[in-house]
Amino acid sequence: MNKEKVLEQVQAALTEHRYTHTLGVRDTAVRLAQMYGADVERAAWAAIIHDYAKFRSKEEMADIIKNEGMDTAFVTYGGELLHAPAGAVLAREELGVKDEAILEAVVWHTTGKPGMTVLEKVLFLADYIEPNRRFPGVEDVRAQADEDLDEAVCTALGNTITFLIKKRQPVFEKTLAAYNELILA
Ligand code: DGI
Ligand code: FE
Ligand code: FE
Ligand code: FE
Repeated sequence: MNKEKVLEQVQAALTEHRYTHTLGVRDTAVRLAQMYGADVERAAWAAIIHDYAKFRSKEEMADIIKNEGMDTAFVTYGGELLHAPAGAVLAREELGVKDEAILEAVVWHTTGKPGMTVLEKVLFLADYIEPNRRFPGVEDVRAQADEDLDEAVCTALGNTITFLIKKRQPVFEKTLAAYNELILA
């Protein structure tokens, strides 16, 4: 796999804004991987491809999830979740990424899940705190990310749950389970 070539394919699939975000996630994921002992190369790869499917149609992404036998809950909980599992499948098929640890990190980057690997936590958190993100509470999570990976992931999950409830949107069950696992730890 050639990283520069895949980056070009990713850039062609995204808007300029989303590509800038992707580069921010890559740099943040590499830094977090170095801090917390995840595989740095895998972290960079996972970040580069994580939003590859962001602009595919919801119909195409839902079909992919069903045809691959993935958790159909991704389809039930609203369109924003589809690009994570569908992106992992499309990255394997179209970008040639075969590493299961990388692809799993992409699958769970939006929702999180209980029992995440360090690599999965690194991508989830990097997506939340990369430097182009500006929303209330992000500075607190950035500060926690320098101190304690699990605490930062827990806060990000909690913020996302609160945000969804305020908007009267459904909360993916594994997102709640991931929060509970970390808050009880
Ligand atoms: O793709 P990005 O914008 O970089 O970030 P992301 O993959 O974390 O997607 C964020 C979106 O996903 C945001 O609109 C909130 C939504 N989301 C995250 N967790 C859940 C969720 N939506 C539902 N319905 N349930 C969730 O648990
Ligand atoms: Fe995403
Ligand atoms: Fe996220
Ligand atoms: Fe993202």
